[in-house]
Amino acid sequence: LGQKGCVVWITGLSGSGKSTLACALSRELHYRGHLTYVLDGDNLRHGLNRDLSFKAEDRAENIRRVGEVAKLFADAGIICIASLISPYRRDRDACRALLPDSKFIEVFMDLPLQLCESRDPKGLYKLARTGKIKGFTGIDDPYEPPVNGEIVIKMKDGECPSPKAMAKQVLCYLEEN
Ligand code: GGZ
Repeated sequence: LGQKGCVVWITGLSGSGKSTLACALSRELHYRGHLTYVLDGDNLRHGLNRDLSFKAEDRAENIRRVGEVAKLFADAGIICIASLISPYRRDRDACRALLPDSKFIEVFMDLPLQLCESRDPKGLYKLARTGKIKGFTGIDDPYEPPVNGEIVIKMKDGECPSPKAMAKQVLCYLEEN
């Protein structure tokens, strides 16, 4: 009772901290007694979406499926946190359209490509720069930032906010709305 499902949709470049935020946010919500579920693009590509590539049509299908699953979780009263690059505005907006507007909270990881690239946890940027991966988001594939998203995560005083600080920013929004 009192639990209200919604979708927190985290979009941004590879290495921008989407999964880190998803994990930190999920933990903070648990502390507060909420049910959550994290849908992570990279993980889902090993199961539900293992038939999909990174070309635009397949990314669209990836986002569509995850949007539908996220809606099911929200309908069940769960706070569903989806973290996917989701580079195309149209695909994200189609997910938004599945829910009442107040139940879709878009979070944009607005961090410089340079920072994401310097992290390069899996060495994928390096492979993209040397042409060993083609169509890598931010290098030779597009990323369309949200125009009217609910939350923007940004650098502060030249530094990236900590996972906890990012989670708190989203929590404050959820509590106020
Ligand atoms: C972007 C790619 C690519 C290409 C592999 N472009 O940071 P990661 O490594 O661990 O997570 C990224 C993941 C992206 O999956 P998504 O389902 O979130 O993408 S999308 O929403 O665009 O469908 C990245 C890795 O896969 N990866 N090749 N070409 N990211």
